[in-house]
Amino acid sequence: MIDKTIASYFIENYGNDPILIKAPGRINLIGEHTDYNEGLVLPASIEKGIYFAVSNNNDDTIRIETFLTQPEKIEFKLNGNHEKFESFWGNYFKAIIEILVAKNYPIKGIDCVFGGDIPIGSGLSSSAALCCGFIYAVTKISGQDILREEIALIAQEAEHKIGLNCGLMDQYAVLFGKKGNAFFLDCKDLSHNYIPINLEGFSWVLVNSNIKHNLAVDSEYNKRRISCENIVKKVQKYRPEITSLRDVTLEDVKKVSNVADATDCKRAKYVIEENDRVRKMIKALTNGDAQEVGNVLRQGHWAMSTQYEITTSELDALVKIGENLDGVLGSRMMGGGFGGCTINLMLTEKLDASIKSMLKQYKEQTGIDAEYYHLAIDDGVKVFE
Ligand code: GAF
Repeated sequence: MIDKTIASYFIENYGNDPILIKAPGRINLIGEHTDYNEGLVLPASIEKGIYFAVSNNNDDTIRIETFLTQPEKIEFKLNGNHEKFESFWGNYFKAIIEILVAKNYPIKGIDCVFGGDIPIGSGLSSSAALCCGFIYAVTKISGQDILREEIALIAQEAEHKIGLNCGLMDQYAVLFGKKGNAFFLDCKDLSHNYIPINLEGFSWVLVNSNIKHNLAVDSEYNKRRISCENIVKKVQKYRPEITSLRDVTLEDVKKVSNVADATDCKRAKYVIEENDRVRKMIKALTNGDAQEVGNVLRQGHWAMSTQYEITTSELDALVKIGENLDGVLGSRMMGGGFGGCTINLMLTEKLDASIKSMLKQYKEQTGIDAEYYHLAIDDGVKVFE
């Protein structure tokens, strides 16, 4: 159930004239697990997303109904003691309301219906879409002027409350994305700019391995962050001015390798090299060099597989299958890891045959039906009519 249907369902069942907000999901071309290290990322907001219809009610109650995965409803009092919800999204919304109230935003009771077409747990950041869209909607109907930068921080705080110590890439991509462009973000000073990603004769395709992840429950994500922080602490012993892996060099990692954990060193090396891959990707896109774009995608994937160890055998299989298809220039897993989608650059004239063959071989090798989506890059969170 999306856009118009959400709106008419809301009007039929809740009466008031709602505001209508779309929050997109995101892809990431390159720059994985670099954001919480003050590194570089190159995501983009996409057409698939979450649609919200929201209006105020008069009884200090938050009432939310969804059709996102299955029909579900929750209700809680604005200032009450809230239990944990069964639905994953209920806990995000509860965390957001608690943060907004603690920050003294004048939040009133609201009715909200949402739905969408974004696959959940697939590396397309459905949770950032949920959080950023909800915060935008709730503050807007409360008459608050809130900067998108502030929405990003509140959404990140909600993720941390739920248990994922994420960076800010997803929230910034969902809030600041621009149709047709990738979004380059330097997570050190949060400066950003847009990079067109149209390569003549080539097409971007997302392939969903259909291995679902839940990063907030799976502590492996947070363990990666701790590894990075461990190396920073070691380097700070002789370079006290540094604050993150962003300022650590490969020489530093070598220097501390006799006093640091070997796995932590391997992971730090991955992050430092991933920042370089972002720079290489921007150069390749700017030069219209599709071959090099494909190479960087592949290098990024195998680094995530062997150095950072966040892929799965199924995702590795998808990338390997692509390596043996002459219509595929390169592909990589996207997002926090342990499941989800790959992003693929394919020759447009061989597109249908490449996708068909990829899905067939994947089914033969894993027994799993993968899905694919043509990539369409859309604007960040916005009001829809
Ligand atoms: C998840 C996190 F939420 C992001 O902050 C980022 O670290 C990403 O994984 C990996 O690049 O989506």
